[in-house]
Amino acid sequence: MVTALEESRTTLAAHIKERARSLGFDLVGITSADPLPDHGEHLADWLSRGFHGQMAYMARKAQKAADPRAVVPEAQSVIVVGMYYRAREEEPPQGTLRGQVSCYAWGEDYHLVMGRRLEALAAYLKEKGAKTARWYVDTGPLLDRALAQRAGIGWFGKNTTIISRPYGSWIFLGLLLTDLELSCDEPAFGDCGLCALCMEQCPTGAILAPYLLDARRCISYLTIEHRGWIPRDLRPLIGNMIFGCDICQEVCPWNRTHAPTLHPEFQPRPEVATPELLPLLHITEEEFQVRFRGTAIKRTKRSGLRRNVAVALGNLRDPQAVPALVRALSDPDPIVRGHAAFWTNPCPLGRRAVHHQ
Ligand code: B12
Ligand code: SF4
Ligand code: SF4
Repeated sequence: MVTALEESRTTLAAHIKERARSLGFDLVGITSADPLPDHGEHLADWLSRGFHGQMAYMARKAQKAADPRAVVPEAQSVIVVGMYYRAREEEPPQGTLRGQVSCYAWGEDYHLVMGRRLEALAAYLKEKGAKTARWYVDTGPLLDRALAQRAGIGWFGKNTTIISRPYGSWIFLGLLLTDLELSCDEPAFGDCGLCALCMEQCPTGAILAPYLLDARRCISYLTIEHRGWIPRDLRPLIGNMIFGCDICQEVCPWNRTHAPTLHPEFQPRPEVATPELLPLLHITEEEFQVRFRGTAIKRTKRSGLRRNVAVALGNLRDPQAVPALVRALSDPDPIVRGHAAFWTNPCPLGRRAVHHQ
């Protein structure tokens, strides 16, 4: 028998989901604020092996990561939202040296897009009697993917992303913690079967085993989160990727059949998906700020982006890049200088070309 209390929790949950969808979220699920002990253990092990690299905030947040009530003590429910972001690919013009930017960063920064919508959803919860409605898009300490799995959004793929049935893994996640008691969804189940394409195709071997990622080897980490020198042995494996990496998602069979996203915010801005590299190598701070305003790319800062561009230009092994790389050898930024110089070592074409300048 369904009690009146259960019915009100179910009705409230349905209203919240309806509002979330009308605000533009493609996926919404609800789970309890109970801890996630297995995930907490895995995170502790992951950190103890140093897989987080320079992401010190991961270690700082570890105590709270698997327990929503350690973050918001009065929380009863966690609303997990998802937005589908995979846009149509632009055909890059031929004949110029171009880099690749992960499709998650082609449009407006998802933190801003999701944040605006979560703010509106939080206001709705308050109207419905919530005293607490606190939202996070990466900003909090919690394990978003583990909560998303428990809220029915999708399951863990071997590449560690959450895979949803309607949109594959091309979804951003956000959390809203509330003191409202809501009826919960069933966890999502699905699996990779015998597939291991993501592990086989990862250029740096960052997926050490199913569900186990060494972030220090991941191109996404190296080009976005890692500051300073990129380990020498990994530089040639980065190819022309200058911000993030999509390979372990591109190859995933769950990601093959989706029509491009219609969200206007995630449509590619001009010259972002496959930008011309030579002008980027010597981009000024002012140009950087204007060109990448409101995009996720600002996270690398100008120095990080130019470092990545130097690596990509070296990896392309194209004589067109030589004058710009030679100029970068006397760049005031030692990181840019060093990564441009690296190119002259392992590449026979590069050594010859530099010699002839
Ligand atoms: C740190 C971080 C990174 C790091 C580390 C990635 C990682 N796999 O942990 C780096 C910089 C490398 C990174 C890269 C990317 N990231 Co990131 N990242 C985060 C962040 C901030 C924390 C992730 C975290 O807690 N890692 C800790 C480790 C321990 O997690 P884990 O390795 O996955 O382990 C878990 C599972 O594998 C599971 N597990 C362990 N063993 C087993 C066994 C089985 C059988 C199962 C089922 C599960 C399981 O338990 C663990 C704990 O939950 C989250 C946002 C957030 N707050 O959650 C975004 C987040 C995970 N990133 C996201 C995105 C989009 C990306 C990129 C795709 C961006 C890009 N294109 O460049 C890549 C994907 C690379 C990859 N294959 O993971 C999205 C993922 C969305 C999705 N569909 O899953 C998130 C959720 C951000 C968001 N708000 O949407 N990211
Ligand atoms: S994002 Fe790229 S480098 Fe990182 S695990 Fe996936 S394929 Fe490997
Ligand atoms: S590529 Fe294959 S193994 Fe990797 S996440 Fe997708 S289905 Fe799973």
